[in-house]
Amino acid sequence: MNAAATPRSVGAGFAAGPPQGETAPSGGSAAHEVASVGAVDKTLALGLLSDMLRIRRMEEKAAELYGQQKIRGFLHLYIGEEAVAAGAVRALQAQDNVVATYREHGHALLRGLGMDVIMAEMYGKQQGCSRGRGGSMHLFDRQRRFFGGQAIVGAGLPLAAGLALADRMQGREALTACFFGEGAVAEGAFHEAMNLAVLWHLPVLFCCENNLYAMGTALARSESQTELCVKAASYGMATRKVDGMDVVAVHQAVQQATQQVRSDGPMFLELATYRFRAHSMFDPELYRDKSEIEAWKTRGPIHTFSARLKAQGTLTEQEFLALDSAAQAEVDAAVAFAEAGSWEPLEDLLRDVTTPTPEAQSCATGRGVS
Ligand SMILES: Cc1ncc(C[n+]2csc(CCOP(=O)(O)OP(=O)(O)O)c2C)c(N)n1
Ligand SMILES: [Mg+2]
Repeated sequence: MNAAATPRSVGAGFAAGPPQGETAPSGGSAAHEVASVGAVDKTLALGLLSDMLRIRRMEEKAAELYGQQKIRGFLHLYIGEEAVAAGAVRALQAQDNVVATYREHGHALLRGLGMDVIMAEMYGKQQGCSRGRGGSMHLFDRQRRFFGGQAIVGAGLPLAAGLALADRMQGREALTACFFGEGAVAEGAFHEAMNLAVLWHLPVLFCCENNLYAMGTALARSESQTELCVKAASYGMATRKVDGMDVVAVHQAVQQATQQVRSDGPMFLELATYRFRAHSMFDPELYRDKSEIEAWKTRGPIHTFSARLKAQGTLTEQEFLALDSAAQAEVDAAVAFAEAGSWEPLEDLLRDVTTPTPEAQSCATGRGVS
């Protein structure tokens, strides 16, 4: 039987049960969710749902492949946080820049990098978007203005300020959306970027994905001020806190924020979210209770949104299954692409390690240096 055409029973549809890793809400919370949602048309709703499903299915597969040692090195999953990338990236324009962290598979995918080149990159194959040299943490695509994939906490913020400054100097009409975890607010780079962005009126949308933990450190154990908007506001920046588990809330907030950034300068959004999986594949998760994770799973972004759309009459079970099947088929094709890919040849090992000097180039070509 074709797995791509037949949704798996786990996570197949909200009628059969929530997607893997999510728990159906109980009691009155579902009704509350329905009441709190903003109105979206059907095309947008299905697009947002599809975006989240594509990320979820890709990452579930990546976790499985990691267990098989097909993917090695570091792997940080975004499972549980999909509403942030889905809601936000769809609100951006093609000319905008995107900067993200090592938890960036979803942002890259929705920015338009093919799932096949992402998967090949995770495998370390030379058909990957970074020619297999970056791996999971260093997805990159200049054409789509996706500037990483940053492994260093906080490193994306000054880069975002620099991209926005470059756009200004080159007369490009674009903004830079910078995604980072709440752990970055402890870094000097965060404060320097906040300060310069406001001082120079740079078009940067700072999107802080507050999932409450930086590896095993809870925010309240490392920060005296846990209201992150207060920190950004101290630099004179406009701020807003958003429910990052609600894809519509994120989408509408980012849409409004992009208008503000394009006309009035930088803005800081705190997106309250939660990762359902460990920090990375090496994390025994001793710092949080299982009951906390289960409680957050009742707010899982895919099943709550699906339930809400169904209650509104915007989504049928068949439509959900079709979106899920399409996502699964895309994953299957991406894995086949990565499997068929090739390793970089040994003679390329030193390529890009150092910039060739004119002398070295002349030796290689046999021509003298003028
Ligand atoms: C400058 C720096 N310090 C430490 C690390 C090790 N490290 C990797 S991820 C991480 C936690 C970051 O947490 P957060 O910014 O909240 O992002 P999340 O992983 O929760 O998405 C740390 C400390 C690093 N990569 N860079
Ligand atoms: Mg965090």
